Amino acid sequence: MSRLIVVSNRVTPPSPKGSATQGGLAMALAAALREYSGVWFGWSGETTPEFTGHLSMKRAEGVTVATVDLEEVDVQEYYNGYANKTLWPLFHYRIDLTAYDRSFGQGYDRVNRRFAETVRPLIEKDDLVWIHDYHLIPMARELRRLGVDNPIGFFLHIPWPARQLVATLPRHRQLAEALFAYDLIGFQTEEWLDAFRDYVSHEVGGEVLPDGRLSAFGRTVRAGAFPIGIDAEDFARATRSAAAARTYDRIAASGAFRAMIVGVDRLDYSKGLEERLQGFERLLADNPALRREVFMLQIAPPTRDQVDAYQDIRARLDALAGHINGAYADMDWTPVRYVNRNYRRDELAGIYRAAKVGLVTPLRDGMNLVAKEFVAAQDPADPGVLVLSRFAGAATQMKDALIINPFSPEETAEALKRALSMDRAERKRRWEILQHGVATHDVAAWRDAFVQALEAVRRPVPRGAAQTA
Ligand code: GDG
Repeated sequence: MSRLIVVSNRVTPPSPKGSATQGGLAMALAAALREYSGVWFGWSGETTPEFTGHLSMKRAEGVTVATVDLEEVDVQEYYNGYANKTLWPLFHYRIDLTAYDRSFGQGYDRVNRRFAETVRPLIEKDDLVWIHDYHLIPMARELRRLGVDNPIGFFLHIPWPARQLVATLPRHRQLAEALFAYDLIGFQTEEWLDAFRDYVSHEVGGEVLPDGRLSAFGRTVRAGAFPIGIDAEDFARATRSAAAARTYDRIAASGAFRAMIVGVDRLDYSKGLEERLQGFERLLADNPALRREVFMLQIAPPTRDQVDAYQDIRARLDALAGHINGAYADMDWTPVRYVNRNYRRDELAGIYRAAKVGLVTPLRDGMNLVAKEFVAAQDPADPGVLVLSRFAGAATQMKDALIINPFSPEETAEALKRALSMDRAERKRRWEILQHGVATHDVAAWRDAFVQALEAVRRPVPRGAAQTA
């Protein structure tokens, strides 16, 4: 079996099962590497006065991780800048929040070059290289410049937006051209893949070949949809843990038989948190009988707090949660519990299980793993109901959730009301189908599908077909 070199912006050394507070992506990448052996490379999260390219190697939970420190200016221009002030908002349809600054683009290219130079000595002849996410689109181009001709794959965890949005990005052609240095590009859903095909055909004069490969800039590349999943087995184990049971009991005791609606998200404007709270407020406003019977727990650990847009959304949510509680709370009932902290993964499992409704309302999301975790954590005999935004990649797979338009507080309130009163038979019927999907299309299936497609690149291209990049 080939060794895998995985590259992502941040590398978080895996921690013992359950205790982890890192997100789904980190868990997924650690799982991929345990199976295939190899190295996981990326930024340590630390800064250094001057970039040295010094590799720090460590082995944790069966995975070898290699990290490098970045200069402060790199972090500002590449991470806070091009990645999180330019690409993230634009790819989530927030053109109003998208900042175009030349220094960001330069920092982005510089860090990708530095990453490539640093990881280059670790790459052996038969390795597969798998690069992750929007921070690192130019990595393959830089590795090719350094003579790496191994199969290199790229997976985009966030949406590929409509071409009219991509076209607003100065130098978008260069970004697209960099993607053609890969052998395989993976998207979360057919929708994002279609948007990429559309962009290639209409904006850069490329074409979709009869075998599905894309051709542009004098190269061809394979592209496919590889919907990411969760480690469903591990999550089920976390749900059965003592920490999960304790958390469940704490919520039950504090909720005094009230129905809990739960939301869990990084505090990000793409997650539709304001719209969600407005939907919950509409539920309370329209249904006086439901007040006191229900409460909402929103867990929202802050992220990217050096970026202004994240400080703004945080302030708005503080105000909105305060407003709803001020307007509706009673001396012994608080409608919104809004919590800006991180919980351990096994505690999170207990929180999901204690909820009657999982409310997942992103305005745009590559996939959304929280929706899948909520399903995996339910009691099969008495499961809760998932209410899911149609704009999450997950909605294309999870059709038995109650699918809503998160921009409509009325629709959110209606779905919440329906979920809260749904009889057990319907809840079970919906949940069984959802759970089957979550367990089947899990993170191992995602990893294997991508790695096999990348392996296939090694096979000789049939005579007469265009050469793969
Ligand atoms: C990107 C894409 C795509 C959250 N709070 C806590 C906590 N989390 C964990 C969740 C979940 C993960 O973070 C969030 O994953 P999502 O998929 O919901 O969203 P992004 O972070 O935006 O991820 C997304 C994903 O990449 C994978 O491809 O699905 O579309 O945007 O796992 O559980 N985990 C713990 N404590 C918390 O308080 N332990």
